Amino acid sequence: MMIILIIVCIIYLLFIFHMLFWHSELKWNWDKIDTSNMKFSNSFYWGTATASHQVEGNCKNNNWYNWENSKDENNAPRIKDNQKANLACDHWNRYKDDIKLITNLGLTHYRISLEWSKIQPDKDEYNQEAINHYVDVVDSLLEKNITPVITLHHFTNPIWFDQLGGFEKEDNIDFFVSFCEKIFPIFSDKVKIWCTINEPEVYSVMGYFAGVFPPGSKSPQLTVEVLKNLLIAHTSVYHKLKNMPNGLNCQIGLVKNIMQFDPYRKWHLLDWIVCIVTNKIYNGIALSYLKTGTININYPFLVKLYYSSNKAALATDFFGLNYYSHNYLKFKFDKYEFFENKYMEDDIMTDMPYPIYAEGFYRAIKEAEKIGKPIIITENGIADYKDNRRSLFIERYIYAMHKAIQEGTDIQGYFYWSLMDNFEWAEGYDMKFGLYEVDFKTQERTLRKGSETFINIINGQQ
Ligand code: GCO
Repeated sequence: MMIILIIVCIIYLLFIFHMLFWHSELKWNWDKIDTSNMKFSNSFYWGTATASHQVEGNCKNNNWYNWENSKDENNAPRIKDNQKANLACDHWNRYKDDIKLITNLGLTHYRISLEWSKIQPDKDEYNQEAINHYVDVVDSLLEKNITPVITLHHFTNPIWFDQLGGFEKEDNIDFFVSFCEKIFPIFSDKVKIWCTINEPEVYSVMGYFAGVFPPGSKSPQLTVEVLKNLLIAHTSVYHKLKNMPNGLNCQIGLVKNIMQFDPYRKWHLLDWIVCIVTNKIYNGIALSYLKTGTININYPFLVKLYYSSNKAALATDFFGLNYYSHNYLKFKFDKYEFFENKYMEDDIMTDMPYPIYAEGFYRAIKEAEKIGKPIIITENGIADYKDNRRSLFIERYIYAMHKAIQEGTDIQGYFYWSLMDNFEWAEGYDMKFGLYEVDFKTQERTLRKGSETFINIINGQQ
């Protein structure tokens, strides 16, 4: 008996040592780090990003509009304090002034998303006015020497598409592909960087596992099915657009959010297990799909899915990396929520439920690098209402990116999320990610003090 106990203890210790080594949670001593004098090549580009539903206003024909105007099973609002996107930043009407704000910062690129529901309000109808609007946005950017970057899908679906089952059904992917085929030729002589789908893992995990994005499901199996369908959609769009005129001159890529899940108690087997499972679903599925074209996941009683395609491996011109932070997970005995998010005492928190963790940005870049494609940082930023951590965040995260570049990682550009405060999905307007603060009563935009660090770094003046 004693022998068995000793063997079990040894195996346990070996496992923990192995995990600590294999899955090291990086921490740097910032007191000893000099973040001044970071130099970037002249071809490196600096931009900022927004997404249609979050800034444009009057998106009344998509799944998020329905979601914001519905209640959950307890008759509680879906969005914090029953907020709704409504007019948002009125970017639809104010884009010319907003472009001036981008110019004032000295940025060279702007990433926008097209609101599918405005362009294709019905299955058989395209709205020319909406198309003209985006043509004008693109032309206005080019006039100011700002390179436009288009995202084709950033979380929102037209209501008609949702009613057909959205991305829950593999058959529906074709609707999205047709939309992309219609749009691409209109812009492809002017727009050279295209993001197919923004954060398929966030869309599926938040909408089908956590239930806080539409449609509010809580099904692990459906989560991975939807994720698979979004990845297939990316591959189909990628190949279709590459084969169209201008396709080969454009960079077309998937945007993936990487968030690490680290064990709250390093000695606790169950904390490790929930981290391994969560990492695999949130990060591993998309990474393995991009690298090998295969998804193979089987966690009994939770999820099971096998998919493989010989067209999917490396079918992306760049890896669009969105990075914010990591989470500590603590195992919990609960069938539906088998872990809780925790924070460490010395963590500097952002206003979102995660800390400032620049080392994680470096880890994510190294992970993304394994795909073997150039990386574009398509999003990185902080929600900081008091604006007393933004400068530190920018300095540390850009340092982490700079370090990776120095070590040889091919990173082409960086987009700060976001140009201005906007509708932060389930969190409503409380999360202040903007370089510019927005007064939502007057629509006045004011540059935040903390944003100056970004501008100084870009101008090599830090
Ligand atoms: C996402 C999106 C953005 C968010 C941003 C801040 O990651 O959810 O791409 O729409 O607003 O990431 O959370």
